[in-house]
Amino acid sequence: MRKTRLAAIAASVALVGLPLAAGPASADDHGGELTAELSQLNDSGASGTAWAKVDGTNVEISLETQGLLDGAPHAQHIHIGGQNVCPANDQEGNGFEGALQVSDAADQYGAVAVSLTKEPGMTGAEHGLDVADFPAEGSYSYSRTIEVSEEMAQQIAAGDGVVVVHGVDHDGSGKYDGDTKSDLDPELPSEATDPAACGELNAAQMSMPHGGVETGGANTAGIEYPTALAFGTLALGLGGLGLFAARRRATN
Ligand SMILES: [Cu+2]
Repeated sequence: MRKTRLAAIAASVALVGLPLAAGPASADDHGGELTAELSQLNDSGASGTAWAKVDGTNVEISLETQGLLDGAPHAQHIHIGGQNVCPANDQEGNGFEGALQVSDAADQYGAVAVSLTKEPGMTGAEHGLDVADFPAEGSYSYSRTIEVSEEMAQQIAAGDGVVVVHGVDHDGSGKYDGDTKSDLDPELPSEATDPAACGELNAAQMSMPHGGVETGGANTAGIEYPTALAFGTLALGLGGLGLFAARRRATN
């Protein structure tokens, strides 16, 4: 008798739990909020988290970073284009001893769309290397609301934005130096512009990724979703059993 009721409850939880845990499945339902987990490129040891909220043509973006070279400017941008993904963490390129330079992964994260400078720095793509306007600490918190074009706002809201933080001390000298020149600006050492960390801005809620899970690169969006789903189902399952136990106590 007891077994049968438990089985019935388990079945109903499975039926009810799945759609509930999946939540709002529409990509339009995330309220324009996105997050990105930044992981290292070029063995930089850097990591970070970004949050963005798209409201009309305003993009409010916050960024927290760790593990970057301290005392050196870190150009940081929202890139759009290519496959809208980050390169794999161990991807190599044409730089110093196989270091990945910015252009080596352009077909993955696209071009600079928004320059995440500090106030009152300019935020257009053409200001992507205004080095004096970027944070210059090893770990920092950054926050700014930036007006972008309507097209860019839509692309970012749709999950096409990739946050890239630049500046890697390959040789451990404590500053940007070395003979390899930047692929973006020959006046700069490549260390000043090589990508240090990258993260894909994806819808913050548990909505299904637009057009399915992206492939290629180090995308983790497809991994978080089933985990959250499993936890949601588990929580509902436990809740259902708790309710069952309470009912039993009440009737006994
Ligand atoms: Cu960039």
